[in-house]
Amino acid sequence: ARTYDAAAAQERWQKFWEADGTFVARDDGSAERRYVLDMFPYPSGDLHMGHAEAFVMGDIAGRYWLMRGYDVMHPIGWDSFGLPAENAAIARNAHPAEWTYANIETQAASFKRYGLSFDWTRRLHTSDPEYYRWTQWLFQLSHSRGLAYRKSSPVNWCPNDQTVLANEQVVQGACERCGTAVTKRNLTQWYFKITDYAQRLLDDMKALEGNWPDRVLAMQRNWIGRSEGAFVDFVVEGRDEPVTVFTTRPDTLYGATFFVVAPDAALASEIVADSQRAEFEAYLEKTRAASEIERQSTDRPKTGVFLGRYATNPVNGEKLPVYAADYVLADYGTGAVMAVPAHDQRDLDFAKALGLPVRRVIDTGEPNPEETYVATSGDGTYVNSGDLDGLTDKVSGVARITERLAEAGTGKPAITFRLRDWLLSRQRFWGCPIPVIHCAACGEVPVPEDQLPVTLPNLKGADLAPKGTSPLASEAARAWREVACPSCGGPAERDTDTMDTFVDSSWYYFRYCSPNDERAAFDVDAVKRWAPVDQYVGGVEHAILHLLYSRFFTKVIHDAGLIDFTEPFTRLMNQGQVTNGGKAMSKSLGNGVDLGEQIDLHGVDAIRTAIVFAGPPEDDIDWTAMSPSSTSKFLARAYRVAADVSSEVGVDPATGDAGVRKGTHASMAAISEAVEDQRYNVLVARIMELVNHTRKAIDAGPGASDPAVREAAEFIAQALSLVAPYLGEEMWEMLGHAPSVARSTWPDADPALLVQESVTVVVQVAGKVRGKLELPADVSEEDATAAALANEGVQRALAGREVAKVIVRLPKMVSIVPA
Ligand code: ANZ
Ligand code: ZN
Repeated sequence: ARTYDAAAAQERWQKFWEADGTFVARDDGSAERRYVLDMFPYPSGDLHMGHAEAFVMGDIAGRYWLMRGYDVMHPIGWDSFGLPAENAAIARNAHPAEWTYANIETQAASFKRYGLSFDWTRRLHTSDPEYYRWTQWLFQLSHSRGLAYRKSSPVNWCPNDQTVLANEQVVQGACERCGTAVTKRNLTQWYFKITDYAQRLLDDMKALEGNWPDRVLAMQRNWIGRSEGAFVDFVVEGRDEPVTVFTTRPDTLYGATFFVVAPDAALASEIVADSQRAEFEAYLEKTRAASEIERQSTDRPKTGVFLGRYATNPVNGEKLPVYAADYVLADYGTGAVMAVPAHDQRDLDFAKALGLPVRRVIDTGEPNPEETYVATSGDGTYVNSGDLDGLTDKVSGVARITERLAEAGTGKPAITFRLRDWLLSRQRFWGCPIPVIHCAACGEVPVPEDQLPVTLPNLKGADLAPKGTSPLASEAARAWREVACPSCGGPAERDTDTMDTFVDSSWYYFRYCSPNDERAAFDVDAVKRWAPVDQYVGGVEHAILHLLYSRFFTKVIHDAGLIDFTEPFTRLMNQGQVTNGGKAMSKSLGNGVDLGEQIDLHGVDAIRTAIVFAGPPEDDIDWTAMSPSSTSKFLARAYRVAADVSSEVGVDPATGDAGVRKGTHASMAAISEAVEDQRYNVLVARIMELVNHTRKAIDAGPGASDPAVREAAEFIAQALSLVAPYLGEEMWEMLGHAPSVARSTWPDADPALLVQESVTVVVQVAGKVRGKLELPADVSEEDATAAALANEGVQRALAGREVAKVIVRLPKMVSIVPA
């Protein structure tokens, strides 16, 4: 008997698919289009098991839709700018492109081997000038719409990588990449004004509910962090303009006993009294060393310094001492707070530490915070609160105080967001140059579109070593940097920062629609045909930034009138991680498992099937607990079914064994449903069942020559090709079909064959048979009773009498006893 040779099949079908263009999107209007997208990889070394899991999920969706008759676009590319390439280049005294493109070739070969249904004609790399020219275009578009701007501000600085980090790249006070403690620096940086879109980013999530994982939506909502409250103005000594605070509890205003500003907000340095300046400066120094996480930690002892000034409470004229304390953050709200220790635990901890007064203004019935030092935040009766006294709930309290503040012109309702503008400047080489020229006479001059791309100069090795400024600002890049101003022709300099690589990856799904377009970032009509993405697949680690930035740019491009949708990804799946003994595989732990080695050992089909079968796509799987060799045994059984059937002639399945047919069509229905619902582990389980049934049908009758058995074997080949594409192709061909199974037509289950088994239930009234019911074999007692009572013969026999009792003996009888 023939046996399955995985290695030979892999080679053969890879060549076939490539030559045949099996997975090239037709884009000819012949069928409805579907866009399946995997988050594109970063070219760090070869593929590992994490890639194996991530990419197989989208592949199943893409292959299924293709067999369902859709015109499928399933592209691949590389997110190929970034720091690791630069570090490798420094270490090898080479150009980052060498490492980058060598890794890309390695990964591309591995992707092909892994049997992914990519449309390779659409391949792109974000580090190609042909691509980043349009990243620069997108920057210009944003700039022209007032959405890219520069400002000087304290930024996160990694002393090891010598670069600025976005807030998102700081994890627990440390650099996300290297773990070094992050410090603060003042620099003039470029920002995208994503905060302009905060409310829309929130609102548009409604359309994603049910189609995106709930936790991703929750994480985005949290990150955007909308807070409703009020702005309240306080007059502060040493300053003409009043100082505004943001509070979510304006109704506690009468309980304010002091006032706090962030030490690192400009306001603090501005108002501090001379007598307190030295003490303040020392404290500011300490604040700069603390991370944002530390500053927000609730169990860290509260510290602060008196600024020698007083703020006036607008509702009662009380003088509140002003402190600088690091638990107040410079870049949230207004950087200043009215402190209400009785009802805010942070303020209460501070009051306790510095011996400041506490005044309760809401009596919640709980022990008094003035004595317990436990703040109360619930509803209760307002006390010591002017004309709020006696009110008993927050809604009324807030309404009343907001009215008073509005009358006096000292406050108004306000909404703030936690979301910050997106800091996009990086002081690194291997990224997309910012297409701006700085001219002493004209200021910031965007590089005209016909002069794009601004390509990187040819720096390598030691030129790239971190020196605290961008390599593009170094002596080696002088010739590149010094240019004539596009506006006045005078001497000018290029911007020397490059863009955060998240910019590159926040619009690539547009580029795939017309990847070779030389006239535009994307062809508007091609995007109209393909986008938005029907199914996006990627790791939950991108739940916030990448998805938020992509959603932002989609809205910017929409607002520029170029597209008619506002959300890029209609449906999102987060696949789980592959772990090594429960521990995430990672470079730093050195516990990664190489995909290529596993393929050599077990073959592609076995790896893919084992991963998919291990659990729901969202769940993590422990590779050490898996057994690809038992999966191989199952695949061999499936292969033998096809081999046995293949020697027999095929005839109309309708002439085959009825029982076998019913089983196959039940499988078809269940398998289609599992695929549509993305329960891919169930898909594999159902195929296993069908293989077992078909084996029995061959061995114990009706035998391999029965047309119904052939029908089963053919469907096994098709369904299996979603997860085990090489085996699917071999089986399909063995069964006498022209290649390829990937382009075969997925069968619909015949409804006539799906009818459930039924039973005949006799209905008696007062001991006499009055009717017969055909009911599903698994009917419930309730349903059988209802059907019996509704029966015409039964109704006639009852003749309006009440029913005293119903005795149900399924599957045979329902007996009705009239009153
Ligand atoms: C007075 C007050 C009384 C407050 C009370 C709360 C409870 P969320 O909900 O997260 O938006 N706050 C405002 N700006 C701040 C900053 N830059 N750094 C630290 N804390 C700041 O938080 C809003 C509340 O956090 C505001 O409402 C303010 O304290 C504080 F019983 O004002 B509240
Ligand atoms: Zn100029």
